[in-house]
This record gives sequence, C-alpha cells and structure tokens, in this order.
Amino acid sequence: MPDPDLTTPLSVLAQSEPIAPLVGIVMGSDSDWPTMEAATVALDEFGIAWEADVVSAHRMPEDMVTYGRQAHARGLRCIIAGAGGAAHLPGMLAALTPLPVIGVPVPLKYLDGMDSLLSIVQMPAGVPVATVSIGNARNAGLLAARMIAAGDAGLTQKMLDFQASLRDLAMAKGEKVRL
Ligand code: RP5
Repeated sequence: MPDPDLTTPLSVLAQSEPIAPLVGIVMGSDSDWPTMEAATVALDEFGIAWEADVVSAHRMPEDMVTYGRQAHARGLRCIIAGAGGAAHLPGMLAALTPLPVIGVPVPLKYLDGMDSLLSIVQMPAGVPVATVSIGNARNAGLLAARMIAAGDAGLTQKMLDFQASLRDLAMAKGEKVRL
C-alpha cells in the first residue's frame, strides 16, 4: 500500500485517468514530449495508468533525486525516462530506485540521437537501464506493459492478442507482394 504522503508526484505534465499511476514517464525537457507521448498511447491501449512530467537531471537534480527516491513508495511499478544529448536521466533514476527503468534516447538536432543512445545504453554492471531504440517511446510503453502484465492473466492475454494482430498486419503486407 503506497504511503499516502507520497501519493502526489512533484507536479504533472500529463496523466491518464485519475487513478493511481503504475508507470511514471519522465523526460529532461518539454521538448522531449512529442517523442515521449507515444509511450502514453501504448499504455492507454492496455488500460495502464501513467503519469508524465519533466524531471531534468541537469537543471533540477534535487527534484530528480526526490522523484527517484519516492517512485517505488508512491506505487509506481516502472519508470520510462527519456532524454536527449548528454542523457543522464535514465541512468541516474536507475541508481536511485529499485524499479525497472526503461530509457528512451531522444534524437536532437545534431548527431541523430547517437549521443543520447550511447549516454543511456552504456550503463555500468549493477545499474541496469533497458534501452529502446532511438526515439522509440512506443516500444518503451509496450515494454512497460509487458512488465506490468507479468503475473496478470488478463493483461497477458491482451498482450498475446496484440502480438497476434502484428502477425495479421505482417501477413497483410505480404499479400501485397505475393504473386
Ligand atoms: C536534454 O536536453 C533534454 O532531455 C532535451 O532532450 C535536451 C534539450 O532540452 P531543451 O533545450 O529543449 O529544453 O536534457
């Protein structure tokens, strides 16, 4: 049961329906939101409650520490963290929380997101971040859904149905090129 003193996040940029969020989505800047929003779409498809906010590792380090320290006690089950450039947010949160952290490398104007990718993926042993491909916040949302679905028969069935729909889609694409 989450501590009632810790049930309110620092602030909220956006959130799903007002029930206790299971997934916390944070990003270094509101300029990351157009990329990160795809995670919320994926979570909505599975009916998983989320919250989203800007928690910058470099511009608001103390708030980042508070977010990371409180996330578990607030009832979150997973954190999705996106950042661009020198993208330290996912790794720092992984150091602060026992929750699984999924990192989203946000592509910026220069270097095509390779800087973000390498900043997030090269974590030292002992502090894991599950890094998705550059800009792929949808996969971050789907991976979070799989984590939440583990041990939940209803959500697992939804994931199986979703995977079957991917096969149907791929088969339909094949029809277009098959003789
Ligand atoms: C990073 O710096 C943020 O995650 C963002 O991707 C990037 C640029 O931020 P803004 O200058 O647009 O606020 O920390």
